[in-house]
Amino acid sequence: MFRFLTAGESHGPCLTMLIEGLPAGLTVEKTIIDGDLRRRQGGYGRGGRMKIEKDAVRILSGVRHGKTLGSPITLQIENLDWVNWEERMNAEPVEASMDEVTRVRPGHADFTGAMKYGHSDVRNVIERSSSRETASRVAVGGLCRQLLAHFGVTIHSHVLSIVDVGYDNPPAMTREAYPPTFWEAVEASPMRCADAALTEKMIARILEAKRDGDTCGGVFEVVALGLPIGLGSYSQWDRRLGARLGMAMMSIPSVKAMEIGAGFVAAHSTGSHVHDVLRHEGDAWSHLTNNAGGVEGGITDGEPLVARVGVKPIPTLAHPLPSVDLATGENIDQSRYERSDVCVVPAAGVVGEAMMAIVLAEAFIEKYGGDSIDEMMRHFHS
Ligand code: EPS
Repeated sequence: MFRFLTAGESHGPCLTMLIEGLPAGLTVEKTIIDGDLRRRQGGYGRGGRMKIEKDAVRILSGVRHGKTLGSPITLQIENLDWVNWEERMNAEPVEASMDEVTRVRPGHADFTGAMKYGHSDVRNVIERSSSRETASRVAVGGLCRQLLAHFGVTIHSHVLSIVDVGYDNPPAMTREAYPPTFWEAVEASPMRCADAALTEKMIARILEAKRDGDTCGGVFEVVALGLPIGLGSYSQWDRRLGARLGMAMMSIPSVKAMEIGAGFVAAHSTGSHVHDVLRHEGDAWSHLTNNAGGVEGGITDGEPLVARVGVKPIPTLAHPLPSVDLATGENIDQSRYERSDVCVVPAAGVVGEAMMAIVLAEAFIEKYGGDSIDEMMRHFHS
């Protein structure tokens, strides 16, 4: 069984991850994890914090001489901003009096978190609900990605739209729709968008929002290539791969929607326009289209696994919306503003890759099992 937990506050000393269930003997390269962490920090529209942090992982247990031991793995990412928050975020009581955060931001966990946990200082909510936590997911995903690579599986993401600016015709989701050059163009784009002209338009849209003191939502797509047929199952609701992917993607802060394959377009169509015709050549199976997005009956069908994920505009606005001051209970004209990002969609896509890697690694471990990578390989090849 594969499982993991993350811990850590945004301005605390570090983020910590505890991972269990990866097979022994898996080669782990820290540089691959650090590369993903760097990709998450990028994307046009990030704020001042990303200039402070230089995320890199420290492996504290479960790996020896570059290979997993089969024992629990502990990872740590240092928060370089901690030095500026040592007093405000100290685990020990401090002498100085602290200004309490009480003006909640509409759309943020500020209000619900304060109500739920009974905090008068919303800082106690912000610190853990912050998207800083997603760095942890990317690190865990970086381990899972290395497991999947053994079986020829690769995972990518790209941005389909920002606010009202996006593809008229997004990629067709078939195996041919995503050649290596497509992903090279994505990695070279500050918007993580393969279309250079669209990249420019997206940046212009973000700049416009920034000028207005506003923020931008958008849609990213995550794609896994090289999957075998048979991961997941229809036999119980919580074993369906699509359901597991749904939970994983919806757990990313600010994500409000996810569709697999043609999703809502399929819901507005008739069957003859949607279903993917199966073909058999030699010993290979394929489909003429991939509207199912790689999952039929909760099981992978051998086509690219495609999830499209909707991210809301982040709630910290430079021109804040009206709100309530929790200290006084008064309606106020403006909630609070603090340093923030204008658009996180490209970065959220990298987190989406990590979540897909986690779901798929878990499904691989379930299906092919084994205590060591060699044992897992034998099961896979048989
Ligand atoms: C975030 C607020 C900002 C973002 C942060 C998420 O941080 P800060 O409060 O330090 O300016 O930069 O994102 C990250 C730290 C990150 O690593 O992605 C929030 O309130 O959610």
